[in-house]
Amino acid sequence: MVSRPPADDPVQDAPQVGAPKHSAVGLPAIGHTLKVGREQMGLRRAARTLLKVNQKDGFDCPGCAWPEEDKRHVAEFCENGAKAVAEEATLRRVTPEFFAAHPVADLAGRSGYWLGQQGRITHPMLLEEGADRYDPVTWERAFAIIAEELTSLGSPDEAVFYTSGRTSNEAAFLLQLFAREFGTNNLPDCSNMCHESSGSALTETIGIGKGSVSLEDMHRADLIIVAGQNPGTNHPRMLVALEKAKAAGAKIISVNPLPEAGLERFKNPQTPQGMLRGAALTDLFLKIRIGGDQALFRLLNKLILRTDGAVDEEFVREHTHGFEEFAAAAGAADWDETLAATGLRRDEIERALAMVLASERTIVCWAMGLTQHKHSVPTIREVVNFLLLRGNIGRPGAGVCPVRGHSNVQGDRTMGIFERPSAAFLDALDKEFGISSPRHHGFDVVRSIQALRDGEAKVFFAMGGNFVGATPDTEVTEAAVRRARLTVHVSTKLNRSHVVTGARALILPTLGRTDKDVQASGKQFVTVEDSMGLVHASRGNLPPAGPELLSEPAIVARMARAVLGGASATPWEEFEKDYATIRDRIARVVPGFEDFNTRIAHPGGFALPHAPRDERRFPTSTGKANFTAAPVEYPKVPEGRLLLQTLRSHDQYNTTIYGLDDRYRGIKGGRRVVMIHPDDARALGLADGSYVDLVSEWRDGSERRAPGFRVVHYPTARGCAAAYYPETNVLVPLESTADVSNTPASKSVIVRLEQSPTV
Ligand SMILES: Nc1nc2c(c(=O)[nH]1)N[C@H]1C(S)=C(S)[C@@H](COP(=O)(O)OP(=O)(O)OC[C@H]3O[C@@H](n4cnc5c(=O)[nH]c(N)nc54)[C@H](O)[C@@H]3O)O[C@H]1N2
Ligand SMILES: Nc1nc2c(c(=O)[nH]1)N[C@H]1C(S)=C(S)[C@@H](COP(=O)(O)OP(=O)(O)OC[C@H]3O[C@@H](n4cnc5c(=O)[nH]c(N)nc54)[C@H](O)[C@@H]3O)O[C@H]1N2
Ligand SMILES: [Mo]
Repeated sequence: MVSRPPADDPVQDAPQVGAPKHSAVGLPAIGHTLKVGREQMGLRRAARTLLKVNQKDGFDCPGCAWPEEDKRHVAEFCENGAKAVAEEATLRRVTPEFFAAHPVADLAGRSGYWLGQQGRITHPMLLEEGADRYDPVTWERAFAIIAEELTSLGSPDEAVFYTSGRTSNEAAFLLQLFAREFGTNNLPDCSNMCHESSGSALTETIGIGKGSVSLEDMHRADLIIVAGQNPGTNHPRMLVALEKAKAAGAKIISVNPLPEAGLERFKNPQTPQGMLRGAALTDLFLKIRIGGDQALFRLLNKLILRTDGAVDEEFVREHTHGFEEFAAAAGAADWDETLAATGLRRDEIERALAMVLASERTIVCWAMGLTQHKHSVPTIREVVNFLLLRGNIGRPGAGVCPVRGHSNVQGDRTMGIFERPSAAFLDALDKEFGISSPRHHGFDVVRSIQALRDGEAKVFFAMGGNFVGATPDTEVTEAAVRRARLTVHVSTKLNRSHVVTGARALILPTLGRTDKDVQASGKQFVTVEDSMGLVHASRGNLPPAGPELLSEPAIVARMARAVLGGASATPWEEFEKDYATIRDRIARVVPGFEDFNTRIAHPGGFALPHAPRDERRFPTSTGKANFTAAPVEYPKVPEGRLLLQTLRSHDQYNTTIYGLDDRYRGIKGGRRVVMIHPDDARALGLADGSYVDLVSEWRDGSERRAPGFRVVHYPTARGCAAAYYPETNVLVPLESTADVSNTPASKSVIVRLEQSPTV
């Protein structure tokens, strides 16, 4: 299988490579923030909008899910948050005239970067079966088409309702209610590709699939381990918390196959000292081989067990289960195997151990570097074992910190966007609305693609996101989606999913975070939950991108009325008029949201309960925190092959490409690059600047190819390679997923590099 790079672009993909940076943020970041703001919004609109980001009376930054400090700065955002805002608040528009001028075949030849640059979508659009371009359609007709297709399905399970993580709590709650009233639990979401492994591992071991630390805990920790995460690009405001922790005496260990500038040194733009010198963040950098983390933590656990007085015996006795079996498994950990799995030296691991033992309060933070491997769930369970051993959970300055991606991905799950809902959740929903939700599990992302491919699913509806752009195995996935009867996308901006469609397709334009939302009862706000379980309000303040736009809750409410008709006793019209009525229902269905409307009025919002954090209570199957004892796994790479991770550049938000530079890694003007260690490159005979095709090899003998990548000699761990997603999604086999969580293993793809014939 071959994927060709789109040939249309006004901007050539011609990467230039300089030296990687050793510090993040500082003055250059401010310059970039102002530049993107001005280009997309004009100076006044940029200033007006950016000053409202993450303020208590403003909107939640659509950039990431990192929480805000209680004492807000005037400018409580980062360069990449500003880019996310500029991307949404842009003055550019995609109008019906645009669609008239660009047949779908034309759009299908454009890159994601080009599509995104065209601006905000202004009208509902319909691609009729057999038509070559989208035409404007009335909202009424659009909902009638959805109703027509959904009600003619053989079973409600032939429909799939996808959610990306920017959707508000209110919209998410309505969408899952609608899906279940309609009769399906097919509610896949971006989380399935993201932190599902964290949720699976944490629910089993501590009883709740969410992080257990607050910002306050970060500031109080003695040791923070940041594993598999690049906060300088993806969660820049986290650097402020790390800087504070350091100032209070904390040590930081970074575990990563790449040295990431943001973790080396942070130049805080909010303080004068920060701007000049910056703070060194990482005390110990463990340049681990991709997928070596479980082995690393397993050996550390053995060494802790072997050290007198290192285990918090009282905690283990009172609060945990499964210690004996775990201790036996950890006892078998072996130095040689660990060094092979991790690529680390013995003295590096010994230094890490000394720092671990010297710390009374330890936090482990992680993101996609731990979640997107075949053995991600056992890896994260091993991190939990590590924290449990020294009682590092449920007390100040310690705990688990999976750092979420999309700004409301955690809230969407809390609202019931989940293909495997608990019986308790469904019971509460059924009781509140007098419905009978289906009890059998629905499709997650990978299963949805398989169902579309096999003709088991026929209607695909997406609340945001870019399904075909973000999912693995691009060619398989695109062919699968094309088999659908109808695809519907509720979107702010154009992307690949609008041009790879079912027989019929709808684009439903919607308000974003920055847009003012006025309904029959007056101005509305929505709510979101951040990575640390804080719920707060978000209010847009810009005039909507066009008069035709509907809000996400309005779209779901109208779709529900069109599809369910008189059969539904749910007050969809009321919900659309006044979102407070949705929150009243959430308050009665979702634990932790009691008195929602009263408590959300408090500036800054409120914290959801978290039993392990608040009471050292572990609501697991055993009633205790569970130690686990999985066998150690790590990827075995055949001779002459490399292990490829697919990651983000500094100039993108998932599939939204802001620009072609990856400033901190020294790469400019192009995205088709593959970073490999100079020694590996030499062994493979690949000079820096040469061009290769990336060919992935899957265990069934199939191969997938992404052509034309510039080789960049880069100080990554030996045997490893890194290239950007989504260009490399074509290489990730649909069946290559994490055990238990079924998350695509997009951080461990076995590839061979072939000299490109083309360039
Ligand atoms: N500006 C911006 N912000 C974003 C996003 C964005 O695209 N742009 N995306 C948002 C979303 S949805 C998410 S989920 C987060 C993602 O945030 P991250 O998880 O930071 O994103 P990635 O670029 O996937 O980076 C993964 C990191 O893990 C490392 N890594 C890879 N494999 C391994 C491994 O086996 N072990 C270890 N220890 N490390 C490994 C990589 O070198 C890299 O530093 O960011 C969110 N914020
Ligand atoms: N190979 C590889 N694949 C990956 C990953 C990886 O690291 N490597 N990471 C995975 C991860 S962590 C994630 S989270 C997924 C991301 O998957 P998605 O969430 O599906 O993708 P995004 O690119 O974030 O979606 C961008 C689109 O969302 C729409 N949008 C933006 N704001 C709004 C809004 O307010 N409302 C609505 N309705 N629409 C809006 C716009 O139309 C925009 O084009 O990708 C996954 N895929
Ligand atoms: Mo994500």
